[in-house]
Amino acid sequence: MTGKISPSLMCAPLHELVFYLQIFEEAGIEYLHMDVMDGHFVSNFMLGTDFIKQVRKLTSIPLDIHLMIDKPDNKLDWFDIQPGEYVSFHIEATDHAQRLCSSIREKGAKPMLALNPSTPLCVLEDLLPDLDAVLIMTVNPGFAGQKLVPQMIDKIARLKKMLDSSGYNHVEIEVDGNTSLENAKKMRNAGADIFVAGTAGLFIAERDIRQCITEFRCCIN
Ligand code: S6P
Ligand code: MG
Repeated sequence: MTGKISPSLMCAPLHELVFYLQIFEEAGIEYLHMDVMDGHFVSNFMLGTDFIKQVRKLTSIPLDIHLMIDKPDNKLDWFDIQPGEYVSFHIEATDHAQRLCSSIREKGAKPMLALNPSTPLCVLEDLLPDLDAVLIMTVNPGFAGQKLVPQMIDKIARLKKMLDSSGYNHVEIEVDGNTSLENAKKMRNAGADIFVAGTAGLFIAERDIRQCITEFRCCIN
């Protein structure tokens, strides 16, 4: 299986969004990463429900919605989740992770559990049948432009091993944070499948976005 790219739209220049979406379609970009932040679960505010609905009207690329919000259970319906989309949430934000996964699947979408750098892999054990992917946060959530937490490379490798040895190798591994070309290559070698691409690897000032996509793909395949 080849690596997939999920550009983080909070890092895209707003005035070029429509143009970028066209390029993403032409380049076969697999997902669009939408960071939702509520100022509680993380201290920042980011992309809201209306923005997400507008993006859906502009592209047929499936969304990869990353909920960094408290009590996502109560707010899932606000997002008009569509079949085929990924929806990730943080284990610390809900008391009922299994039920939330079921609600996401009832919408035809794919549940993904997000793990902060300090959240251990063992929280996954009893949730694996309910998940389509695991999101390894390779920085602490909340902001773009941070540095990789270095021990996350080993965490990806340990997760890959855990999935392979427990019969869940169909569960994908997504990585989010500081996916520079150099880091993305290490993450790929450790077992990552989907790469959230932000300021470190894709949205680089003065660089042509098409060229950045080509170089990023090269690193993860
Ligand atoms: C961070 C958020 C991410 C960022 C992405 C930015 O809380 O979940 O999706 O948008 O990590 O990428 P970079 O390359 O600036 O770290
Ligand atoms: Mg994210």
